[in-house]
Parts: sequence; structure tokens; C-alpha cells
Amino acid sequence: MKISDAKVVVCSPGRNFVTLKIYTDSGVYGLGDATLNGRELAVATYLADHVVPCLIGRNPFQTEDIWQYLYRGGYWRKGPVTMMAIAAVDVALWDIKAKALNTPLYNLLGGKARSGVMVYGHANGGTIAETIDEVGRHIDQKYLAVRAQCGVPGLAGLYGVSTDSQPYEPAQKGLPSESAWSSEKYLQFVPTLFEELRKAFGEDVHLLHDVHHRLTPIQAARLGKALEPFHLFWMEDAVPAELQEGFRIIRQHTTTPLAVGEIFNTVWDSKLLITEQLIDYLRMSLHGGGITALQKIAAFADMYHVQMGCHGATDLSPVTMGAALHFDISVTNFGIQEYMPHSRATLEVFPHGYRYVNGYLHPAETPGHGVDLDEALAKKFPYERAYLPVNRRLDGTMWNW
Ligand code: CS2
Ligand code: MG
Repeated sequence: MKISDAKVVVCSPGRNFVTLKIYTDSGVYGLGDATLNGRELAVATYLADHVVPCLIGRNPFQTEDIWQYLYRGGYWRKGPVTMMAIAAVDVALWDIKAKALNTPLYNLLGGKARSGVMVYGHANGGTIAETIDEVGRHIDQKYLAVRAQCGVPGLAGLYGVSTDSQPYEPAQKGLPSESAWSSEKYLQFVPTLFEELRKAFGEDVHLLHDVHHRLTPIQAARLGKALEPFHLFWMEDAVPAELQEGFRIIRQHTTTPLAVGEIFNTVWDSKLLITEQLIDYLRMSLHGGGITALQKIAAFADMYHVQMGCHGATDLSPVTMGAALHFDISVTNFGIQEYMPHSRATLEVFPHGYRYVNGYLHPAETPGHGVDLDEALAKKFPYERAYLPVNRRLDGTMWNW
């Protein structure tokens, strides 16, 4: 079997997605997701202009060799654009391989190691009362784990909290919007949110929280300590993680479990975090080099008691979600999978076989990863410029969003 052609499809059914479709001479095709939120067209160009010409004629079963060819062979290693492009190729090739062997992808990754993939949903509210309602709505839908984000009094607009009546969506059309930030107000407020959530729902439901890179290590240590009585499942992205050593400070002060890594794109971004056991959950999903890379990273993390907690925001397309579920169900050190359901338009453009039942997602049982692309429908949703917001401290200083 040989790769005969490949093309990049950009569409925007509510938000932008970049999809790579690889064709073979046997008629089997595979799909990979190449969506880099806010920088979509850079990956589309990288793939179409620099990667696709190198794929034609290769054996699609040689996932390891093609991965190395694109990583070592590109000379310029790492980085979100490169690794997202490699991920799209890799996931599409694993899709082809599993379809050609007529089996669901998880069977090529070790087979099922559990009966379902525990997920966490998003509860967002402008006030504590609204957030309590949203957590309750998730519990009614049988979620076992819920991430809670809430507006902070005195701050207009906050990560995770929708400003209109629509579901929260990280990117917004047009140029980047700006929001205001105060670590002091946030630090004072968040423990009360979780105190109230525990009062309302008791001890059993897993509660999670995303700090979205806003704090310094000593502030994160303070927050982790303050949240200990409410035993979070994890505190996510407490600080930006370029300085991996910074997590030593957080770790020394708190037993709140730490998660990080949704923007990591190679194992090198987390080497020290893993080997020094500074984190509990690694948030990389398939965007960091695909299945070939993530399997190796997970095996390395497993040696240091780090579990996988794949990123699953709506900017990762249903192709990533569908493929990630095959990884989640088969990997030994699985922790939890984020599940932020896509819009109806997105789900129609990407017909898929995965399904949610009582707190768990289940991968498709059809050959491959089980997610397709309705190209005729995709054409009706052309690309629209969109960006993630930016963030400034109250005095106007640029801060981390
Ligand atoms: C997030 C994302 O899902 C998460 O935990 O932090 O919503 C993130 O903001 C987006 O994926 C950015 O592209
Ligand atoms: Mg996050």
C-alpha cells in the first residue's frame, strides 16, 4: 500500500478546524487534526507546502519511520506548528493502518485496558450560584468529574466564563479581545468557590480547576494549600511552565495534585517535571506529535507515577477527540480525559462514532479512529479569522491569558 495523495481542509463550523486527509492507492484514507487555535493557517501551509509532497509514495504502515523522517528530517525540531503538522500525519496514518487491518485503533495500541474513559465536563458561571447550578447540571448528567470556573468579583471577563449566553469558546472572531486580571482578587476568591461547591455536593464528585497560567509559583503554592480541604482532583496550569524548576516551589508547599501540559509539544517540555515527580497529570493530547509520540511520552511518565489527562477543549477537532479516546482506553497510566462537547454544526461536519454514557466516553467500534469529515458540508463553513483573548493586569501590564 502506498500514499497516493493528501490534502488539507480548512473549515469553520462555529470555530476553525484544519484537517489533513491522506489517501492511499488501495482506496483507504485516513484523517488527522492539525488545528492550532488562533494560528490555524500556519499549520495548513506547513502541511500543504512542506509535508504533503514528501509523503507521496511512502508506505502508510511505516508510522515510526515517517514520524522520524518528518521530525529529524525537518532539521528544525519541536514547536507547536511543526509538532501539530507531524501529529496530523501520524494520526491519519494510524487511522489508515487500523482501517486496512479492519479493526478499531485501540486494538493496535495494546487493546482495551479499561471499560470506558472517565471524562470531566466544564461548569462555568459568572457567580458562585451560577457555577453551583452548572456543576449540578453536570452531576444530573452523571458526570463523575467536573471542572469549575467562576467569574471573580471586580474582574470583567475571565478565562472559562462565557460573556454571552453561548457556551464558552476559547477563541473569538476578529482580533484578540482583552480582559483584566488581578492575582490578588482571584486568590482571595477561589477557595470560597470550592468551599461552597463541597457544601453543595459533598465529597464524592471529582472537582477540578484551571488557573490558566495566571500565577507565580509562590502564589500557586498558596492557592494549592488553601484548596487542600476541598481535595481537588487537580489544579491545572497554575503557572506558565517554560521554567520547569518553578514547579519545585509549588510542590514543596502543597499536596493538591498538579496538572500541566496542554500547550506542550514534545517530551522535552516535561522531562524535568516528570523525572522530579513535580506533577501528577500530563495534559498533552495528540497535538504533540500524534499517537507515535504520545505512547512513548506516556510510557516515560508512567515510570514516575505521572498519569495522562489529555486536553480536550473544543479547539481540538472531533478527530483528535476520537483518536485520543483510543489512546485513553488502552494506555496503562490513564487518569482522566477532558470533555468539552463540540457544537452541533461541528459534530455534523465530523461524523463520529464515539459516545458519552454516564460519566464515560467510549471510542468508536468501527475500523480506524472512527471520525470522518463531511467535505461537502465543510465547504459551507469557510475559514473566519479568530484569536484567543489576551490579558492585562489592572495597571495595563500584559499578562498571561
Ligand atoms: C483550556 C483550553 O481546556 C482547557 O483546559 O485551557 O480551553 C484552552 O484555553 C484552549 O484550548 C486554548 O486553545
Ligand atoms: Mg487548560
